[in-house]
Amino acid sequence: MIRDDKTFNLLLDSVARFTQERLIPHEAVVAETDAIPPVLIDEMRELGLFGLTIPETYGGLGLTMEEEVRMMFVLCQASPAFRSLIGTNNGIGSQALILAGDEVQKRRYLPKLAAGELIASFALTEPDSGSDAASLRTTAVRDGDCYVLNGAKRYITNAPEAGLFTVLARTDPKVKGSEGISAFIVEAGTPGLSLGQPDRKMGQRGAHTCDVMFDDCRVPADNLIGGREGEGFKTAMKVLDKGRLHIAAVCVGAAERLLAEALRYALERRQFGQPIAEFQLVQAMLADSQTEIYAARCMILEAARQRDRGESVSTEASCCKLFAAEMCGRVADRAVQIHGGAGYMAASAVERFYRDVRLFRIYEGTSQIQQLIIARNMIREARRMSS
Ligand code: COS
Repeated sequence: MIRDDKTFNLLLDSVARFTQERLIPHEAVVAETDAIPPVLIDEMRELGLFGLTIPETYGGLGLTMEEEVRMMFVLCQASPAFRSLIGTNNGIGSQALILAGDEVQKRRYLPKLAAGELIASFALTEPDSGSDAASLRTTAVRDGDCYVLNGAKRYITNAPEAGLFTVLARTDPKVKGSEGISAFIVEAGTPGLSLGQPDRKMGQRGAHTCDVMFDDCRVPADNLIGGREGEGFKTAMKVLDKGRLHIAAVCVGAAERLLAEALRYALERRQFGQPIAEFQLVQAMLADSQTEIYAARCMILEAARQRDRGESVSTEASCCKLFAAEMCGRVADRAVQIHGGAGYMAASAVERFYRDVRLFRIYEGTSQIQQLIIARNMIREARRMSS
């Protein structure tokens, strides 16, 4: 649901220009230094990129889901590291507050997230709890007007930069499953909260993750999101429904870039006396990639509109994440193949993207978890219809 076509298109055009003129030329330096230049981060703040999805009442741009995915199609033509920096404030780092926070919590934190003054992280995954998120072991025990948190979180995106963490912890240790889990806001710098060394990863240099440890970390009881215990897991799942649509759109942006690089190279590179784009076997790779990108775009836009109408998109978000992440992997593989030896060289953009996009099939729920969610929802619906 586009609210105002004209205003949105102006914003989309400026983000497209910024991506092409500022972000893409800095990709190599980001990969080399593992850092986004501060001047670019300031420009991202000025463009409003940290608050794209935060409601206007709290200082954001309040984009609809459809607007958000269209923005990602454009922005994610540049290295995934840029999107990763603004991704948590627009998604998993802020959404629990937006969906389930009380007014005081929202007013306290959302304007700073929208302005990019604070970076938010989402701390769900633990060393022994990944796909089985409901098995998490971090505890939050009530003590007077505080909760005392103990435990460890792993692979937490933007944790090294974060000023704020949404932390999922078990408030009722007697309940083993999802019901005993609650969500908290924990500010960086709270005594008892510490960070591990930044992780060394296969790709996505410039995007940072690390462990987050809680050792008798006292958090004000007012920071329990929504003020109710036991709601944290469901909130996290709703956050991930939206996050998965967002990541699916990120995959489309990256795949479009990869295909543009492959097409450009196929037109330039000559073998056997002609551009390799003239060869039908190369054309098949280009055409399959274009077709799959188009399919992913269509399904993501459709699911985004469905969410904007207020309908549940749990199944659709997983379908989109599954298809788009796998599609992006295939497109990256073909882009390297079309480049031949040049695509295997560290200096080439497709080599870097090939490693960067591998993460899409893993984070915010692996492809296998998406399959599981889709099939479970199908079976549940079939049983409901037949009973
Ligand atoms: N929206 C709202 N509620 C949801 C929901 C959703 N999308 N998905 C599940 N729930 C609710 C269920 O309805 C259930 O509540 P009731 O018991 O009241 O019915 C509760 O949450 C528990 O759900 P479920 O029984 O499905 O939980 P499981 O432990 O079986 O597993 C999966 C759920 C596997 C889907 C979940 O653990 C998951 O998504 N894992 C992947 C985690 C992930 O993506 N990690 C990435 C890192 S975080 S960026």
